[in-house]
Amino acid sequence: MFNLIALMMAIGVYPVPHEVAELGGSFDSNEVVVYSVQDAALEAEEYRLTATNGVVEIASSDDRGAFYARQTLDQLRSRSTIPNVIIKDRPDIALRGVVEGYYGRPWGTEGRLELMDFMGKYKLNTFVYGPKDDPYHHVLWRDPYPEKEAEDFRKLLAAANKNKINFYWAIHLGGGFRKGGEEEREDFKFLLAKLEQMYNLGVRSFGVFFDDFGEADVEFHVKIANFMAKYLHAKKLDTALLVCPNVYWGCGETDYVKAMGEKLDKKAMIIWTGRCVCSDILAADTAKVSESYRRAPFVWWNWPVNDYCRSKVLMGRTYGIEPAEFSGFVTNPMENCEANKVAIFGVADWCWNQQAFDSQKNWDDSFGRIYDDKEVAKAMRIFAAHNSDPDKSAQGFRREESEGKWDFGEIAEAMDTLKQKLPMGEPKLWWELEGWIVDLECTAKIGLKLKEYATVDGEMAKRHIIQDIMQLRAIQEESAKKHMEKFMAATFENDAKLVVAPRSGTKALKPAIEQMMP
Ligand code: 14T
Repeated sequence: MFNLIALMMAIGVYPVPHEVAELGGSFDSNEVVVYSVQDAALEAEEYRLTATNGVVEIASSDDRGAFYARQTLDQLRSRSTIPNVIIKDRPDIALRGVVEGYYGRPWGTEGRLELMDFMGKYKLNTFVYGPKDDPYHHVLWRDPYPEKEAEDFRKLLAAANKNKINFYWAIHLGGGFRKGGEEEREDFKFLLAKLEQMYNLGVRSFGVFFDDFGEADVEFHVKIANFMAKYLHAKKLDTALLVCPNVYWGCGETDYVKAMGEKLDKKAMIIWTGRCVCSDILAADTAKVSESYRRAPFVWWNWPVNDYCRSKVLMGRTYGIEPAEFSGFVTNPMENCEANKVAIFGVADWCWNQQAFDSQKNWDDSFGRIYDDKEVAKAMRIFAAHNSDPDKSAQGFRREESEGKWDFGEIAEAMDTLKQKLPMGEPKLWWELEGWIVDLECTAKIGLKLKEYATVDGEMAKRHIIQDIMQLRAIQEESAKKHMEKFMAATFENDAKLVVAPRSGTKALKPAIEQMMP
């Protein structure tokens, strides 16, 4: 088993393929003839790629399988030679991807398009559209999308189709659907009209959410969800409905959840975030909730979302999720669209091949895959090592940060590299991260100054160092102010109030520095 996994890794493809048989020898990756064949014996999304001496055969039973074989081939081609090899590959989890379900600055159509291209590359097939701050998803759910927004959906759906992604459009009806009598009948009419608008725009997968708002009225929630399920059956849509219950965390103990499991349409999938809102996904918990749900849960993993810990940006490794049976698995990311790629890369790999998943290696390798410039990749790895813990927050969810030894000089140098290279090379990432990069740079430089302080003699010399430190703190403050102004201007009024100063290295780096303070 160990050797087999080593071979799957050695081929250098992400997500790690399931079966790799090297045949010996290799060929020039610039001279390749590719042809495709249908093989009905292969399952949905499965592919077999046979590469021998310049000829590559792609076999699949469906479009997705063929598309994924192409992604694998593109990665093989990015190196100068391709080994003679047979790769047989398929995903572990049927529905895998991203849910846009955070509170905060919306990614916008451009950001969503960017992420969908990234998802296609790494074989993710599910995008759940449920931004808390799209009024037509929640507060104004009865209103149809105006033409400008409708046009954006056409673009999103085209990108989803191109990348073989199921685009789930979700409506949030928690607290906003009137119960009883004429008002209820009216609201069902509004719901039907909205579903029709989305269907006519090309949406073929739907979600209905009841999280965070309104009462836990399970009979009513099931009534609404089953109405939608009926609508979808009538449309002969094979993609089942996605339902977010009002109680979406825990291990299935509540009456609400048990009743939903019993009464909800059997084909509908039910969302679950783990034992808490933000939590590890443990096999034992999954087994328990599956019993109450009477089906495998659809995991909405609240990582790397940072809407509850906005001073932090979360770019650590993917860990704490245990193999089990899921109907789907999606990550709920941060409002920082570009910075999400590290976590999405981890989740993509985990969903595809749980057995072979190597959390540390995935994270180490992610930087080289996401950032073309090698120096940027190396510096981003250093940055991410000190930006991964949510810190103390209401959710109580903690992650590793600043593990092992660190070197203030190396950190400062890496941040300098990012300051030089990101503005031109990765402008969107720079826009998102500048505040955290400057904060980390100053923190590291203060660390260096404090080390110097411990070794110099004389009042004057010590006083100079203290002055330098004060100056670094001033730069930090100035930069935080700039970050806050920028983030506030880029979001809407209610959200702007929640913007806070960016802080890197809160778990170990900053406490260590406090300790060193004279
Ligand atoms: F729908 C759910 F699965 C879910 O997780 N809902 C929200 C989600 O939109 C948000 O991004 C996430 C992380 O903060 O947690 C849920 O939102 C909450 C959870 C709370 F416990 C909002 C306020 C809370 F107090």
